Order: sequence, then structure tokens, then C-alpha cells
Amino acid sequence: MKRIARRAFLRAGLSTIAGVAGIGGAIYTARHRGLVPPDHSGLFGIGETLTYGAQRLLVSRQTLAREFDRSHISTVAEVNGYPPENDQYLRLVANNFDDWRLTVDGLVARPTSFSLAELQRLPSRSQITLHVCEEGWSFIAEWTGVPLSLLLDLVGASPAARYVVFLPYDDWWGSLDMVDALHDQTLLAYGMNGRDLPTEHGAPLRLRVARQLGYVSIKYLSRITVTDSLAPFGRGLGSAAPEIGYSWYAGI
Ligand SMILES: Nc1nc2c(c(=O)[nH]1)N[C@H]1C(S)=C(S)[C@@H](COP(=O)(O)O)O[C@H]1N2
Ligand SMILES: [Mo]
Repeated sequence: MKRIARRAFLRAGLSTIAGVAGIGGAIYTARHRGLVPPDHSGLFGIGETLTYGAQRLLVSRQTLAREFDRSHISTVAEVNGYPPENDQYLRLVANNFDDWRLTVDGLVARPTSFSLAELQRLPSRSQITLHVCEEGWSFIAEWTGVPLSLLLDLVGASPAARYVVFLPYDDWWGSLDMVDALHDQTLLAYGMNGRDLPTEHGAPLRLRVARQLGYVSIKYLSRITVTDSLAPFGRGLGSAAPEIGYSWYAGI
């Protein structure tokens, strides 16, 4: 309920701007500040712009999602979907992910491909946070991985970067703006509850975004690409979510 109230408050925030300057004024403000989400057109487009714009204007960039202590870790962690069934992924599983690489490319000075061992040697962060699925379930788990901001530093992400796109071994995919990409709690996680990330939770590496709904946290990562435009990806809406009626930005 608190979240819903906060969302309503945020929406009220931009609506207040909208009240003074008209919806057109709020949209103008959002556009002027580069706060128009990629799924801005269509039936719910104005709502998407008001929600995303309000969040980014009113909430501090570094506000942290709540972190819990170990005693709160859920005994059962639900799974959404099945691991990819294509040969490429099955071969990686069969070989214990020894041949797996994460490709990082796009607007970066040093395109790089990382093995799992290389990622595990980088400084890591562990955090116990709530994972919320749009389908109505949630669980608390500990996630361990490399802060995405650290990886983006390593490869030399360009100042022109506006989004980071996450491409997995199945056909779900997503992207983050730089506020969430550089957020302290945004992790590329290879560990869950003190063990290797289980296959069904996205092995060998998944994204964890603490301040958005679960569908944003792409599992089974294969490639991360830094870009200044989401137009070339999928239907140009920023992720698979708006292609099936959900928001690109899913702040909680
Ligand atoms: N690649 C990929 N990532 C994905 C999904 C998926 O089907 N494929 N499902 C999403 C959804 S809807 C949720 S709620 C979470 C579920 O994570 P979990 O299975 O670890 O609970 O992963 C998200 N990431
Ligand atoms: Mo979900």
C-alpha cells in the first residue's frame, strides 16, 4: 500500500505541474528534461510519461530500496518461466558455464567479453532485497554480484550513453536508463542466498534491479549493450514488456 501511495503521490507531483501548465506543459517539461520513456506513444503513453517523469524529477537518484537482514530471507523463492530451451543455452549448462561469456559492447571505449570467473574476481556486493513479480508474488533473497556501474566503468561507457540494454538466451529482454544502470543496488548477480545462482533463477548471470518490478531483472544474460537510442532494439519500445502491454519503466 505504501508503494501505491507513493506512486499516486508521484503521479500527483507531475499532475500538479500538469495542473499549472496543462498536461501539455508536463509533457513539455518531461521532454525538455529527456524524461520521455521509450513506450511513450499509444493508449497509455501519456500515463507512462507522467509516471516515469515524476519519478525521475522527484525521487533522488540514489534512494536505496530497503535491505533486510538474513532472518527475513524467504524459505521459498518463486520462479517465473522456464530456463531457455535452445541448444546454445543447454550446451552452456552441460559444460557448467565454462564456455559462457558476457559480451559488453555498444557505446564503450573497450568492448569486452567476460568469463564467469573474471566477473567473480571483480569487487562484489551482496544485498538482501525484495523481488516483486507483477503477477502478485514476491520473496526476499540475498543477491551477490558485480555492481553494474563498476562494469560500465571498466569498459569505459561513453558520456553519450543513455540506456543499457540486456539481452538473454531467451526472448525476454530489457533496458535501463542511466539512473538505474548506475544505481548502487543494480547488480549483475551470480549468487543467490550464498550459493551459485540456480539455473531457474537465471544462471549464470542475471540483472537485479532493486527499485523496479521483477520483469525488469533479466535472467540468463548473454550480452549487455550501451546505447543512446532504444529504437533499434525489438519494436523500439525499450523492452519486451511494453510489447505485451506492461510498462517499460516499472518503478516500485
Ligand atoms: N531472460 C528472462 N528474464 C526474466 C524472465 C524471463 O522469462 N526470461 N522473467 C522475468 C520475470 S516476469 C520475473 S518476476 C523475474 C523472476 O525471477 P525469478 O524466476 O528468479 O523469481 O525474472 C524476470 N526476468
Ligand atoms: Mo514477473
